[in-house]
Amino acid sequence: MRIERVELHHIELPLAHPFETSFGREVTRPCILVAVYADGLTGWGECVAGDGPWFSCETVETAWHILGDFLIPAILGAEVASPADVVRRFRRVRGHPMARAGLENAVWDLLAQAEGLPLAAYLGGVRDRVPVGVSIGIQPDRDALLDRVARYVEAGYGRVKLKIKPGWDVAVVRAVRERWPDLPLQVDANSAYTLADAPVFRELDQFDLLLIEQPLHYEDLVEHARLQAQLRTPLCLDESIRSPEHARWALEIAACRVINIKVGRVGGLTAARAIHDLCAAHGVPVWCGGMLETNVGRAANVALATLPNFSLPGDISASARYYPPGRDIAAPDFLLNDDSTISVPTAPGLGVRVIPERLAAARLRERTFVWQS
Ligand code: OSB
Ligand code: MG
Repeated sequence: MRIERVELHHIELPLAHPFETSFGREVTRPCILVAVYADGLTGWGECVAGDGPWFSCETVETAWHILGDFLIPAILGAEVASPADVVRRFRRVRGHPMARAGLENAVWDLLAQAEGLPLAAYLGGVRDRVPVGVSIGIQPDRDALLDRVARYVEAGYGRVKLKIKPGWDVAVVRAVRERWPDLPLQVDANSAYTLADAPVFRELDQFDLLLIEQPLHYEDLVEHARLQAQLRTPLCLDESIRSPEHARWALEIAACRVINIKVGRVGGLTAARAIHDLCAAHGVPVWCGGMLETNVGRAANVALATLPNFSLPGDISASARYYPPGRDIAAPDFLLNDDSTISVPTAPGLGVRVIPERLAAARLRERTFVWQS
């Protein structure tokens, strides 16, 4: 099919609760939604770059530039029969994985719809529900954290991830572990520590954590390998894995024993699936990370997590955990099942519909690209 038209929608939504990590506190969440048109169908993708270069060096502004000036011109008017056609046309662009993922994933949705298949089936997924957990940000104090954990456990989340940073680590993990001795629990430092903090991680080693996510520098693999060698608990890399090559290098030097796959961070569903396959071949479990996506990005995450080696619960919570009722720009909402899973949509493509009025209400700017034959 020929790509006839592409739209960029820069939107911003209020978060249901502020989300605080070691790199900052977010009250609203921006993103760029990408719509791709061909043969009477529309595919949607979400670019997860944020307002500032905090989680990643990409921002909404850099992604707007790279999409509009390089990526969209590379596929506008092109014949596309498979995602590989898009990946090939993007190959000249170095870096900018979040920008690439927003557009590539929109084409995945389009092609899955053209095949009449749910995105999960088009990707090769094998599940009709995916196990999930919840990621809990840094709280004002320990009691607030315990209340928040209690609320999510009562809501049915069977796995909890706590954000940590220096001064908010061993004592808070101990407090949660004492109250919930059997709860599947993991922590995420978002690169807030150095190797000199190894004693902190040796203490965390006693709490039977599922994994410790991204403790050290966001680009480093070597020091993660040194830390992993001192610990019983698996290290899991997030920020350090920005392409299939990073995953290969990390496995080669045993920098981690688990990988968090975020489709935006690695540059799209093609790269995400390649990392999944590589990890499966090495016996390394993966799970699907989240970037506080709208239902568009969440639908892509749910589809990805149906691949067989996604053997740990994902950061794919119910829609209500992220945005106030009636605000998310796509429907239907994702709901939490009693067994701490989320059901995989069965309609063709992403299986969610963008609601034009909600999109318009959340939109800050828009740009349209039309193919002139
Ligand atoms: O490090 O996993 C992270 C959200 C924004 C930026 C980075 C991270 C996160 C999360 C939230 O942990 C996961 C979710 O979307 O539920
Ligand atoms: Mg993380």
